[in-house]
Amino acid sequence: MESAAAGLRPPEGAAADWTVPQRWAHYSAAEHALWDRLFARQARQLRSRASRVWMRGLEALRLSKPGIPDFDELSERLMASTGWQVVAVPGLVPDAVFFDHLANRRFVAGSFLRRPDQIDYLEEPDVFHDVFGHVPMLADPVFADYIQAYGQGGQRSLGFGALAKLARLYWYTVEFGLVEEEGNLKIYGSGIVSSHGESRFALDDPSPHRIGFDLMRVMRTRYRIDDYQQCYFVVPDFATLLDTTLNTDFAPVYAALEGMDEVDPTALLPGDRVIHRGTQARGAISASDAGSSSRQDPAGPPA
Ligand code: HBI
Ligand code: FE
Repeated sequence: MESAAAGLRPPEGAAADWTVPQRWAHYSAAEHALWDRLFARQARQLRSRASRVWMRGLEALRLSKPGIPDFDELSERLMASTGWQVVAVPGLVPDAVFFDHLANRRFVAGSFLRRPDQIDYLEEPDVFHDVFGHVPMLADPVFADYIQAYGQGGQRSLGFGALAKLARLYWYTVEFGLVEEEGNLKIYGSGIVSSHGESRFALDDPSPHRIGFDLMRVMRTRYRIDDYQQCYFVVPDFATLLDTTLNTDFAPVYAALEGMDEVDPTALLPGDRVIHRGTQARGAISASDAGSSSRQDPAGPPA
C-alpha cells in the first residue's frame, strides 16, 4: 500500500511521530452540529445492523461535551478500559509511523471534519470515520489486542516487502469486516460503519459476495477504493480473528503467497465458504459508468 505520506518528514507543526494537537476549542459550532447530525443518522441506521461489540463500544463516545469528541477525554476513557489512546494526525502518515502507533496502542485519527458537501463522500479519513468508525471497536479488549497485533505484524511485514498483502487483512477486517452473530451478519468494519450508503449495501444488497474469513484468501484478494466493496469477509467472532493473527507465522505465509495468483474481488474460489454468492450487478454498472463514483467513505489510504 502506497501512502501519500511515504518517505516524507512530518509537516510543519507536527511532532517527530507526526502527531499534532487536536485543538478541540477551535472547532466551530457548525462543525460540532455536523458531527451530531452524522452521529444521529448513523446511530439510527446501525441499531439493527452493527455488531453488538461495536454498539457496546459506542458508549465510549458518549462524552461530557456535545459534538466532536475531545481526544484527551476519549483517551482517558479508552485507557481505563483497554489501554488505548487516540492521537491527532494531520492526515495520512507513513506506514512505519502508522504501525508504530498501533503497536503501542495509540490510534491515529484525523482531527478535521468533512465539509457539509462531503457528507457522503470524501477521500481522506476524517474525524468522523476515524473516531465514530474505529474507536468503538477499540473499547473491546479482544479487538483492541487484534489492532495492536496488526501494528506489530505491519512492522515485520515491512522487512518482508509484504505490506500490500498485510494491508488487505486490515482492509477486509478493520475497515470492511462483517461478523456472524446468532446466525445473522453484522457490521463492524469502520469504513462500512461510517458510510450511510455502504452500511445498507454491505448487508442487504444482492451484488457483493459474502465469504467466510480465511487469512490466505484475504491476503490474496485485491480491493477497490473507488466504490463499495465487491466482496466482504465474515469472521465467526473476534477471538478467532485475534488467535489466527497471533498464531500464524507470517513469514512462510508471505513466501507461499508469492507463488499464488492474486484474486479479483468479484471472483469465487473452490475452497470458499460462500455465505452469499453475489450477483456483482453493481460492479457491472460502475464499470460502464466510470467517473460517477458513489463511494461514500474511502476510509483509508489508496492501495
Ligand atoms: N495514516 N492517518 C492514517 N490512517 C491510516 O489508516 C493509515 C495511515 N497511514 C498508512 C496506513 N493507514 C496503511 O499503512 C495501513 O492501512 C495498511
Ligand atoms: Fe479507517
